[in-house]
Amino acid sequence: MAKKDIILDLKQKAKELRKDIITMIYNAKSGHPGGSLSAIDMLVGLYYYKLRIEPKNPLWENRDRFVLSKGHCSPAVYVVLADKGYFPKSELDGYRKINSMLQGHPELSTPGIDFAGGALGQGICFALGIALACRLDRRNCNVYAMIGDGEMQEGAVWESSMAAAFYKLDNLIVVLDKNQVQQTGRTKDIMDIGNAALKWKAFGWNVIDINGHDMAQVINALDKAFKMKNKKPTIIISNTIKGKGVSFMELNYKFHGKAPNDEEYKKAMEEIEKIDVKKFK
Ligand SMILES: Cc1ncc(C[n+]2csc(CCOP(=O)(O)OP(=O)(O)O)c2C)c(N)n1
Repeated sequence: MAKKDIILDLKQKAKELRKDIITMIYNAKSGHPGGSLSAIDMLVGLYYYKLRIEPKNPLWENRDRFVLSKGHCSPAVYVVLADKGYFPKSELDGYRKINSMLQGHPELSTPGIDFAGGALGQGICFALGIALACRLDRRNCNVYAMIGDGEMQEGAVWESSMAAAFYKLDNLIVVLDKNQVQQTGRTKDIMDIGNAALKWKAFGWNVIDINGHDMAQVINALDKAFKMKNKKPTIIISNTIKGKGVSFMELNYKFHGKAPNDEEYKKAMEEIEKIDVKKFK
């Protein structure tokens, strides 16, 4: 398949999954649409293009690992896992319901989930641990973790960043979903993270800076990160827009953790339906 066709398919997939994200949050009447919509293009790049996984054998020892450090954005991972066949799509209807498989924050009992995220700053530490363990066990697998820009304010992120560089973990690839908005407003107003690229570079990481909604850039970055075995961990700074694809959610902190009401749901679905994937970025 030509690369441009692969990219078009991935864009189409991300469009479909945006609808699933909105629908499951609407049905649950709670959840985090903003950071799920900003992350979905990268997750599609990861799960449909890059990760070495076997959905029928979720605990395959040599699988690549994915850690969602910003665990509140679980809808974006759940829609992908359901579509990949880790569990039936009907499970999405149970999202955030008591005793259902899909809780608000990921649980290890869910097939395909490698980290029970929720407390920000912890996932990247866990990913660092798996990357070290994989190396000790001589496993040829990569560990990917996604963190948020608000999450980057957590001290533990910097401890693990320093440790990953010190231990020369070139099997660790972190994606920073830099969607510009955290829980209660713009990240730059709450506690500016400054020049993220320079900071990670100064901590000894390879840095790849991209538009995280441009699927061509997403898969090129994943290829580049995969090949960059230079005894340094790699971070992909994925510049995104919180709520991307739904105009009234874009960069709107009010949709950090709020479900759409009936009218908003209808409008959101119409807007996503109208996305022209060829132009989307
Ligand atoms: C340690 C910790 N403190 C606070 C929270 C509550 N919380 C959940 S999401 C969030 C904002 C995260 O912002 P960001 O990392 O930018 O995520 P995104 O914009 O992608 O949703 C906060 C403060 C938490 N989950 N963990």
